[in-house]
Amino acid sequence: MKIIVTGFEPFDGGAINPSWEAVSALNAPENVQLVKLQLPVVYGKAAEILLETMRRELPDAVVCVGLAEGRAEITPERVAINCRDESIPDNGGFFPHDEPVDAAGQPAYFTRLPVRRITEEIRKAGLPAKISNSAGVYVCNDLFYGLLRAIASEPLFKSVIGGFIHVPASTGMALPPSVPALEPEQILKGLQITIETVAR
Ligand code: PCA
Repeated sequence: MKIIVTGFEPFDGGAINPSWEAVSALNAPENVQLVKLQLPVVYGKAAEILLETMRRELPDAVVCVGLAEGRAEITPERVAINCRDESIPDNGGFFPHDEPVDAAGQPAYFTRLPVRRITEEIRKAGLPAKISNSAGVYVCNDLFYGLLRAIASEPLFKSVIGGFIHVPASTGMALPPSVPALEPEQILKGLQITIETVAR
């Protein structure tokens, strides 16, 4: 089985992005080939690069990962919405408000990633996890929407399972103590469990 796993480059002045730090350190479970990809924090572009890679690699599953600073849990996302409206610009300087990801697209897509099972497995390992019902309105949701739209519309991807996981800030980011953070090893472990659950 082949799984594409993506993380993001830093954004909003951050020196690192814990999503990529963890994704780049993941180990492939037995009989699983991992294809790792770092994506830019740029509307449209992130999904474009992912879809090019999917057409080339023809994966069985795609797990995208991003940072949700302020969250205290690892949060598998249930739904991607057709909206761009964050309070900061993307890394290319694009700053949309109340815009759709796709003017002709449907309002939302639900993931087929087993978010309940993933959340339970992560919690069993003693790490904080919770299903999230909003991936936000920034580049993470944009990528998630682009992924699920492609799975729903491109025959080539019909059987692909795709999803998105937000991770909290990491202690490696040197943020004020009021911002919840996990150790980088905890984020890695949560994602390792995610990949193993998807592979099973
Ligand atoms: N988090 C942002 C974009 C990149 C990332 O890691 C988000 O939640 O949209």
